Amino acid sequence: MNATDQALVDAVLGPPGPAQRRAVAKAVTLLESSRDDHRPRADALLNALLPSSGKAFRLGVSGVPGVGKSTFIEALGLHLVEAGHRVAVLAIDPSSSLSGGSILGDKTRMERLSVHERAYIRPSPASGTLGGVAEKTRESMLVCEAAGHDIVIVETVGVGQSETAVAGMTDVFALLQLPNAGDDLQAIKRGVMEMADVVVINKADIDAAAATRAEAQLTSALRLLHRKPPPVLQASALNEDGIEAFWRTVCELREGDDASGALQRRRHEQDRAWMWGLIEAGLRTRFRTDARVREALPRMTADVDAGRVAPSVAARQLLDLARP
Ligand SMILES: Nc1nc2c(ncn2[C@@H]2O[C@H](COP(=O)(O)OP(=O)(O)OP(=O)(O)O)[C@@H](O)[C@H]2O)c(=O)[nH]1
Ligand SMILES: [Mg+2]
Repeated sequence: MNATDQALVDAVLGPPGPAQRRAVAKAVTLLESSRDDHRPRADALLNALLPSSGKAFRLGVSGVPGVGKSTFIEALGLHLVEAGHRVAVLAIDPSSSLSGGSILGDKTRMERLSVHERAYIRPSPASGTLGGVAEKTRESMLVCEAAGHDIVIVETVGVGQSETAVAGMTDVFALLQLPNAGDDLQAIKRGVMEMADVVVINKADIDAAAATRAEAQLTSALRLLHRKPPPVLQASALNEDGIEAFWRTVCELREGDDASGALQRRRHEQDRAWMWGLIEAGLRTRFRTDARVREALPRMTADVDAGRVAPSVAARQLLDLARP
């Protein structure tokens, strides 16, 4: 590792303060870089920070646009920093890969939390990465942990694959719902409900009766999907109601998982899935960019189209071509 990068590692691992904050931002920028010459440096950086990572509580927060995720995270984050914790918030915006830029920049301002010295907030780009929407977020999380943030919260909007990705990198995955959620259970994506470790009915202040109805309906719906149904809570992120109860609940969940070994198993599975996801994505890229494959592909495709070659035969022949 060169001296500049070593200094960067030292600053990330160093005492909290403006210098560390700058170093974290710089490290994350290096990890997010798509320049080929940056990758080996980023890899060395990541490995140097790895032994100091992994100690944080990793919390995922998802839910439909506008359900109040950012408001909720800000209220929770303020509660936690006031209790002495250091909180990092990483936000994934799957739409940034479509719009080409992060529109989240505006939305995740979290004005009160972002100015707190024990908080660090960063939107993650979701664009064009090998391993799916959240590849960079995983790496950024490790940097934040190495810098001593003991709580990392990942926000993602309930769109596309980002929920699966976030559930796959956190210890506890919280799903936010609106008070009318129970009226239209069909609309709630089953897969997401299956991933939830805790469900929060936010904006309970708007209609208390509806929130209580939703709580009952969601509780019975979850019983059908889960062997151990996740707790369902009510909150008002706006009024900062239900935030402490939420935190107590998720801490109990995580402590239980830690004691039973489930937390370690979950993290091992997540690490392996992360590794295999990147291997598969890397192999696909390598295959598609292989000169021999590119040369043969149009002819092979035409043969398959014309029914001259079976798709399975074409696949085998192309794979043979790409053999190193
Ligand atoms: N009444 C009420 N309004 C809330 C509550 N929580 C959030 N809001 C409002 O709902 C709107 C959306 O809140 P956000 O926190 O930006 O929602 P989000 O889920 O992060 O939205 P995206 O990032 O766009 O997906 C804002 O106007 C908030 O003030 C709540 O508990 N009660
Ligand atoms: Mg938001």
